[in-house]
Amino acid sequence: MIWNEAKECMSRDELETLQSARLVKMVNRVYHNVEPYRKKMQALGLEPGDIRGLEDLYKLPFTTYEDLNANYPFGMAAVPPSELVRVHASSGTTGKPKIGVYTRHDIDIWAECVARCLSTAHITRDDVIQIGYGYGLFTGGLGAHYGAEYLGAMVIPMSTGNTKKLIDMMIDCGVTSIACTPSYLLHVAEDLEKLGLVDKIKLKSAICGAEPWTNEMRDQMEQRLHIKAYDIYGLTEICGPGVACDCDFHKGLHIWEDHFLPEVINPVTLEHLPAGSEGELVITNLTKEGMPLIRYRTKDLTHLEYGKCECGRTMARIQRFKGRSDDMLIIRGVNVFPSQVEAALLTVEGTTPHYMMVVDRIDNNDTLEVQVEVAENVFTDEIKSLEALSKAVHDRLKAAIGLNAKVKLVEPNGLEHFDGKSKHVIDKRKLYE
Ligand code: DLL
Repeated sequence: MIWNEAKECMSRDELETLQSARLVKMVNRVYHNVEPYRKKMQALGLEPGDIRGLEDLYKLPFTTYEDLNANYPFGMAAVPPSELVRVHASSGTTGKPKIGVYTRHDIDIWAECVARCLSTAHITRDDVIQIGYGYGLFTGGLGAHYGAEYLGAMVIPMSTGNTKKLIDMMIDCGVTSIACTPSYLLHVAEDLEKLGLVDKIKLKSAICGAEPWTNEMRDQMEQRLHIKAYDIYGLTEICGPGVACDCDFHKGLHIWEDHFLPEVINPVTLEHLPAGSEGELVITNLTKEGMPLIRYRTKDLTHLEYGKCECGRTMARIQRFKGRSDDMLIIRGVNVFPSQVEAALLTVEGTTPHYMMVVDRIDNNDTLEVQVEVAENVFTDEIKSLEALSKAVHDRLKAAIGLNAKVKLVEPNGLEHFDGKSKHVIDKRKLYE
């Protein structure tokens, strides 16, 4: 089903004309309202008049997390605070969180983009949808919620953390669709099977995202739950979920190009790459008012395919992600940087900077073990004091990254020490195909 045919199926000529006009307007707006952009453009000798359309996009400077961090929280907002109605956030490296801010109009556009995604998954006002993404600072819960309500579906705002209740309500309320992370859906499938309740559910579709997943995971959920599963992509800084999603033909995720202008660059040389080349996805907000980003480096590695899809949509398709150009991990849907773990460990007396994060997926649940060497003077056979240290590390990690990690204290020199670039992550999951 196509939510907004006039936009989603525009001819490329028509779309590029719209993108050009929006880009010119956007560059003007940020130049005059956002000091960091003005300074960056001035440093390159650029004035708004130099950007006359899409063909001039590549003259513009990139925006990175470091820019957001340096101007945290609202230094890159393009409107006065009184016009902002919402803030969302997700983890940055050791710096400040990555935030997204929204005007009322931004919230409406976001709902429209999510509604397009849900429609692509054939969700209508007759559906009952459970939102199993976290509500709060994370964009998943409220983003999916507003989109589903806008579309007219009946929304059950489950959030995360209570699978039993989710299953009870799924059956009691005749839930027909669910939006949650793919690993969580597989976990729900397992519980449903254990309880012998798969036949009792009315689920038809799932809209999964916020973390990478594979075709094999899709096959599993489709077969075990007798549903159709769709992929949804987005990031806090650009708007949240709803930047792109895949359709029945699963030939990539349609990115709503009338709002988000995509390109792919070489993450090392930063040169713009021709369509179809593998590299880092860069997105320019074309309509965001609150904190529009110009040429934002997502760090997600992929390639784009253009050309009309069999579903009728003309918008470019983001192909399966190949990884990230930075070291961000997504564990149970939570973005985690090793540098955050390192910074947390440094604050616990008795530990050393030698640590290893071991990430795995057991029964469709991500697990994180943090192995850390304890200092020579602390290493003791006294179980009580080691237990206390282990708890201190656990609690500090929980506060820093929001996850319960299994902590393994290791004797001095028990972990490998590196001469060159040290390695701090062993990821045993097979996330990218
Ligand atoms: O994960 C927004 C979202 C919520 C998307 C719910 C989809 C569903 P952040 O927490 O800022 O935002 O994390 C953004 O997550 O740069 C990707 O690396 C990764 N990611 C998001 N969706 C997908 C996906 C939300 N479908 C970061 N496939 C992004 C692969 C994804 N990776």
